[in-house]
This record gives sequence, C-alpha cells and structure tokens, in this order.
Amino acid sequence: MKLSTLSLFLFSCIVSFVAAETHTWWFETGWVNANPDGFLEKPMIGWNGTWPLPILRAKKGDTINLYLINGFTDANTTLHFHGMFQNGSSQMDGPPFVTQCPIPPGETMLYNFTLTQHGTYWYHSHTSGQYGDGMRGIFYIDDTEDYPYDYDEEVFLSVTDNYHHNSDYLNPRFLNRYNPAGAEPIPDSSLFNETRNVTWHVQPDTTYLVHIVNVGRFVSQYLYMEGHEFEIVEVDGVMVEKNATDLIYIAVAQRYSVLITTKSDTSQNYAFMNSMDQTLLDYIPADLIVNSTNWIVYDDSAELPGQYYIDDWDADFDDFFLRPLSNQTLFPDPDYVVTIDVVMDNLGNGINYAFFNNITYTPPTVPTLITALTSGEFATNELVYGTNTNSFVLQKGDIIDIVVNNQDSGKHPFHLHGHIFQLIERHPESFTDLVSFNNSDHAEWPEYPMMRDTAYVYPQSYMVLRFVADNPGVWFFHCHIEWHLDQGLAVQFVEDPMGIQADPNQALTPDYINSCQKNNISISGNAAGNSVNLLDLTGEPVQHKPLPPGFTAKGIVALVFSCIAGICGIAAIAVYGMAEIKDVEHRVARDLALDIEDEDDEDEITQAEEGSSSGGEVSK
Ligand SMILES: *[C@@H]1O[C@H](CO)[C@@H](O)[C@H](O)[C@H]1NC(C)=O
Ligand SMILES: *[C@@H]1O[C@H](CO)[C@@H](O)[C@H](O)[C@H]1NC(C)=O
Ligand SMILES: *[C@@H]1O[C@H](CO)[C@@H](O)[C@H](O)[C@H]1NC(C)=O
Ligand SMILES: *[C@@H]1O[C@H](CO)[C@@H](O)[C@H](O)[C@H]1NC(C)=O
Ligand SMILES: *[C@@H]1O[C@H](CO)[C@@H](O)[C@H](O)[C@H]1NC(C)=O
Ligand SMILES: *[C@@H]1O[C@H](CO)[C@@H](O)[C@H](O)[C@H]1NC(C)=O
Ligand SMILES: *[C@@H]1O[C@H](CO)[C@@H](O)[C@H](O)[C@H]1NC(C)=O
Ligand SMILES: *[C@@H]1O[C@H](CO)[C@@H](O)[C@H](O)[C@H]1NC(C)=O
Ligand SMILES: *[C@@H]1O[C@H](CO)[C@@H](O)[C@H](O)[C@H]1NC(C)=O
Ligand SMILES: *[C@@H]1O[C@H](CO)[C@@H](O)[C@H](O)[C@H]1NC(C)=O
Ligand SMILES: *[C@@H]1O[C@H](CO)[C@@H](O)[C@H](O)[C@H]1NC(C)=O
Ligand SMILES: *[C@@H]1O[C@H](CO)[C@@H](O)[C@H](O)[C@H]1NC(C)=O
Ligand SMILES: [Cu+2]
Repeated sequence: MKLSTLSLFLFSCIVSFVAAETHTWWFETGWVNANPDGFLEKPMIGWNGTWPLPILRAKKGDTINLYLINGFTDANTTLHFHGMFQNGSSQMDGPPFVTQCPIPPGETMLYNFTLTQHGTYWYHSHTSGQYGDGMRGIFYIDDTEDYPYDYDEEVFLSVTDNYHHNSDYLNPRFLNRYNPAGAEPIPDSSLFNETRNVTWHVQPDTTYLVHIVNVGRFVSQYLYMEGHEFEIVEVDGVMVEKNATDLIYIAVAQRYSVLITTKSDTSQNYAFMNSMDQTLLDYIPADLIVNSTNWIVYDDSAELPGQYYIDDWDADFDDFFLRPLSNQTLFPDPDYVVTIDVVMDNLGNGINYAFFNNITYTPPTVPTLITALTSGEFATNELVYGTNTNSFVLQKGDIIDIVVNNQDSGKHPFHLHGHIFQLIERHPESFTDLVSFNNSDHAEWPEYPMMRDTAYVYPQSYMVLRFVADNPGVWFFHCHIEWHLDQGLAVQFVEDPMGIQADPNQALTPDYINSCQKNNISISGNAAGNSVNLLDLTGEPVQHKPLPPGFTAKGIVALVFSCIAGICGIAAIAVYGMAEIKDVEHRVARDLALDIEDEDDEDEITQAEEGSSSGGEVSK
C-alpha cells in the first residue's frame, strides 16, 4: 500500500470513527393536558410532562440509546421506530408479542440500536392506540454524505387526524358487537404540525426542504398550496429523482421530503391546505372541517386568505411512478410468493374483525422473536409460531413477493417492518368486480420500481410488493390504520430464524427480559408458551368461533342496522352512540342466537364510560 493510499485510508477511518456518535435519551411516558385543535382540551400522551414529543435527530452510523420509562400507572407501552431496519436488533423494533414483551408500568426499557439509513422516519407507541393519543414524533436521520439536492432551509411538518376521545374510550366501542359493520370512529379534526391554523413564515426566493410525516392513525391527507408547488425528493427514506406536483396524497405512516421554493414578491400570503380523504370515512359529520387552512406567510401585515380550492382530487401524484435515485432495478423473480387476501367479517361474538386469508392476527402467549430464539431447529417450522398469528418463515437471501388482494371496499396502507419493498404493481380501484392478482395476466413491471416501507392498496384491487430477505429478524406486516390493526389485519415474517439464533447481537438484553418477567411472560417456548414439546400448541390464543351456521355477516349487519335505524336513525353509526342502545343488544343477541358472553358486556361499557386514570376522561 502506498503511503498516500494508507494515509487516505487511515484518514477515512478516523473521520468515520470521529463522526459516529451515541445519543442517550431518557423519556418517561405520562398524560399531559393539551388543546391540539383549539376546540377541546384533553389528555395527550407526553414525554417528561411535555406534548408534542420532540423531533429526534441523528445521523447514519450513529447509535441510539433511548431509555423509555413507562410512567403510566395502568398501561403497558412499547416504542417502534418506524421504517428503521434494526439490523441485528429485531428485539428493538417495538410491536408487543411480535418482537418484545409489553413494558409494564414503572419499568424501563433501553432501546439501543445503530442507524443504517438516512431520511425521514418517525417513532410511535405500538401499543393499544397510544400513538393516536399523542405518543408519536418525527425522527430524522442525516446522511453522512452531501444531500443530493440544493436547498436553503430545512423544515419539519406533520399531519394527523385528531380524536376528542382517547383510545381507552374508543377501542372498546369500536371492537364491539354494536358496531357490527366495523365502522371506524370518525376523527373530530385534523392537525397540521400537531395544531391548526398554522402560519409558516417564509423568506422570499428561498428553497425549503420540508420533511412531511403523516403521524395519523386513520385518514390519509391531501396537501396542496396556493401558488406554490412541491418537488418530491424523498419517500420513506428513499431518495428519488425530483418530481414536481401540485398535490400530495399521504397515507398514515408515509413520509415525503419536498422542496418548496418561495416567490420573490412578498406582498401576499398564501393558503397551505391539508384535507382528509373523505372516502375513508363512513359519514361526514356536519361540524367536521375536512379541508383545513394554514398559511405561507411572507408579510405579517398582509391578510390571510381563505380556503384554497382545487378542481380535482384525481390529479394527485402517483408515487408508483417515482424512481429511486439509487437506480435499483427490479429484483429478480421471487423465490417465495406470499398471497394474502384482505377480508373484513364478523365472528361469532358479533364483532367485526379483519382477516388475511381466513385468519385474524391473534397475539401469541410468547412473543414470536422469543420463540424464534428458543426453539432450536424447530424455529424453521411455522407451526411453533402458532396457527393464529399468520407467521411465514423466510429463507435468508430469498426474493419475496407479497401479493395483497384487497377484497374490502376501503383503501389500506400496509407497512412492512425491517425493510423497504419495491412496489411493482398497483392495480387501479375496481368499482364493480373484485380484481385479484393473476400471475399470467398482469401489467408490465417497471424497470426501476418505486421503493418505500408503506404503500396503500386500492379498494377491491391488489398490489404486489417485492423485497429481499436479507435482514434476519421477526418483522410485522400490517395495515397502518390503527383500527384495522386492532381488528387483526397483520401477518409476521420470521426471517432467517437460524441466523437470528446465531447472531450474538440478537441475544435478549436485561431490560427486555425484565419486561417479560414483570408481565409473567415466559422467555422461551412456542406460541402457547410450551417449551417442552414445541409442536404442542394446546392453549395457544385463537380467534373467536365463526358465526353460527345460517347467519352471514351481511345478515347480522343488516339486522343490527335496521334495529338502530328504527330506534334512533342513521346517525347512530357513530360508534360510541351504539353502546347506549340496550334494546338492540338483547334483540340482536336473541334473534341471532349469538355466542355472547354477557359478563364482559357490562364491564367493557362501564370501564369505557368512566374513563380511566390513564386519561380516557375528557376534560371540558
Ligand atoms: C426525563 O425524565 C427522566 C426521569 O423521569 C430524566 O431522567 C430525564 O433526564 C428526563 N429527560 C429529559 C430529556 O429531560
Ligand atoms: C383555529 O381557528 C379556529 C377558528 O378561528 C379556532 O376555533 C381554533 O381554536 C383555532 N385552533 C388553533 C389550534 O389555533
Ligand atoms: C400488560 O400486558 C400483560 C401481558 O399481556 C397483561 O397481562 C397485563 O394485564 C397488561 N397490563 C396492563 C396494565 O394493561
Ligand atoms: C444494548 O444494551 C445492553 C445493555 O442493556 C447490551 O447488553 C447490548 O449489547 C446493547 N446492544 C447494542 C446493540 O448496543
Ligand atoms: C413544525 O413544528 C416544528 C417543531 O416545533 C418546527 O420546527 C417547524 O418549523 C414547524 N413547521 C411548520 C411548517 O411550521
Ligand atoms: C374541500 O376542498 C375541495 C377541493 O378544493 C372542494 O371541492 C370541496 O368543496 C371543499 N369542501 C369544503 C367543505 O369546503
Ligand atoms: C414524475 O411523475 C410522473 C407522473 O406521476 C411520472 O409519469 C414520471 O415518470 C415521474 N418522473 C420521475 C423522474 O419520477
Ligand atoms: C442513475 O441513472 C441516471 C440516469 O440514467 C444517472 O445520471 C445517475 O448517475 C445514476 N445514478 C447512480 C447512483 O448510479
Ligand atoms: C383457515 O383455512 C385453512 C385452510 O382452509 C384451515 O386449515 C384453517 O383451519 C382455517 N383457519 C381458521 C382460523 O379458520
Ligand atoms: C389468468 O389469466 C390467464 C391469461 O389471461 C387466464 O387464462 C386465466 O383464466 C386467468 N385466471 C384467473 C383465475 O382468472
Ligand atoms: C439492513 O437491513 C436492510 C433491509 O433488509 C438491508 O438491505 C441492509 O443491507 C442491512 N444493512 C446492514 C448494514 O446490514
Ligand atoms: C404475575 O404473577 C404474580 C404471581 O402470581 C402476580 O402477583 C402478579 O400480579 C402477576 N403480574 C401480572 C402483570 O400479571
Ligand atoms: Cu386498513
């Protein structure tokens, strides 16, 4: 090695050594009163007594040590770093019973991992709707190389839906036999940067790099501006060839980085709109503000204009056509195709669930990652992960296609943990017949497919995702509409389980084990907690029995709706309206001879109505 090469080599080692940092953060969860939309003060989940949560920022190669203290008195919690690969640290990924045990009240878990990516990400609780109650924030990772596009200033922006009731009130009313159609609760408002009526003060002739995240739990939003355009440069951490658009459609959990260049003339201010996708809502309450106005402010003394209108939602930009800057070509043909059909249906308890094929994801007794680590050679046998968890074991290095046939009439944004995927086909919405993927009759696949970690599928239609199984770990794949996840719309990939076992970094940390022990969860064994006979699943959690023979889901829905319509009109679709109608309860149960356990009936309503100390009570 020549001296100059050697010193260059040493220099680059030193640079990267000096450059990588460790960020140590301690955060304690708890309830904080806030008034996000200006319409109602309510408890939100804050950290260290503050809401909204901080924007976390680090750079590629850095190590994160985030100590999450569960400061709730009566709720478990967990934290997910959305979009991060967690290479060699699957146990830090966050979803309870997939990769970890829930963290009980009063306990702390250290989330420690290294950042291998750059771009726009976010973090949120992966437990019981807590992120919808406020436990969410932006996480930006800088690259160690220069940003490929020029800009002058950097700005962060989140959008979300906002509910006046918290999850402990909404969840039991949503997953309820008096809501047999599975109507999702309607948000009370939308937020722009966790508030409303935002004035964004800008300088003239300046290019802003704006990192946008939809941190919502349900609705996609449109973003559009009067007199300005977006130039998209990044989606979900993937840099793309610049593409200009007047309108962005951002589903929950998705991210976009855009360039916005301001005008030279500072005499006027402009509207910056965020608008909820109404097609996701079962009905639009009269007082719901669907289009919300914010402002690009050049001059504080000039007036703030009213709502800006656009002609057509269909002019929206299609992320399918974006091209990654990496020029990554279509991965080779798949080694393994996972075909999953999305269906929403009722089970015998009258509750509406979501199914992949015929299974509604039901959490196992032992987190799947623990099963993968402690099952020896049985870890490659899907059976050990249970029959009701939709588990798929993937071989290291295989090319995987996920074919999502959406047999439901709604859009669903699906998120894959631990990976980005190529979106190789997304069939348009079908308004009449159901369209499913047909391997011998499909569109031509792009040479440079779009890559991201969250993509939506159109109603009654399908999409095909392709990725490489190069990240040993257990990875959840689920609808990011939190209501649908609660309904069980999830599968999990157990990727290279022997590789997980062989990697000393994947050995469970002391904090991790502590959370399991405090919650009386076994740290070995199959989905049923059996570590003696791994193929014996006796006692594993399973979904409710199907509807009794002779009763179709359509029938039960029609019957309940005719009862409700007869009593108090169609407005009763509001989920939380239904629980009050005691008559319907008994009539429906009797007429359908449903398998309903009456004991938990009173419980769930009483508990929900009282609100609990965890903040369900709404202060007026
Ligand atoms: C948050 O609170 C914990 C104790 O509850 C404290 O140790 C930590 O320093 C606080 N973190 C910040 C960022 O203030
Ligand atoms: C936004 O404006 C509306 C109408 O003026 C007002 O009622 C609401 O409180 C405002 N919200 C915030 C967060 O400023
Ligand atoms: C936390 O999770 C465990 C395991 O599912 C459960 O037994 C316990 O009741 C939960 N604790 C709370 C406070 O919800
Ligand atoms: C995380 O911290 C634990 C100590 O709690 C340590 O055993 C482990 O090696 C650390 N893991 C990483 C990836 O830094
Ligand atoms: C959104 O909030 C963040 C954090 O407070 C702030 O830095 C940013 O400038 C805000 N974005 C806009 C567009 O106002
Ligand atoms: C919302 O915005 C769309 C597009 O500009 C417009 O067609 C619609 O009338 C607006 N709705 C309301 C209630 O203002
Ligand atoms: C830009 O977007 C348009 C429309 O979606 C698409 O046709 C075109 O291929 C895109 N170009 C790039 C470079 O992404
Ligand atoms: C990707 O392709 C474009 C045009 O074909 C080329 O200009 C660019 O240098 C390529 N980028 C990389 C990272 O190879
Ligand atoms: C789902 O269908 C498969 C194949 O038809 C069957 O073996 C399995 O028992 C079903 N599972 C449930 C939970 O109904
Ligand atoms: C799939 O497409 C082929 C070729 O067009 C056709 O012959 C076949 O019937 C299709 N299969 C289904 C299930 O529709
Ligand atoms: C981390 O995992 C991703 C996703 O599978 C993979 O593409 C990448 O090569 C891995 N990176 C490292 C440093 O192992
Ligand atoms: C765990 O088991 C112990 C002993 O049976 C019991 O006292 C404790 O309440 C249990 N904890 C949980 C979270 O179930
Ligand atoms: Cu969904």
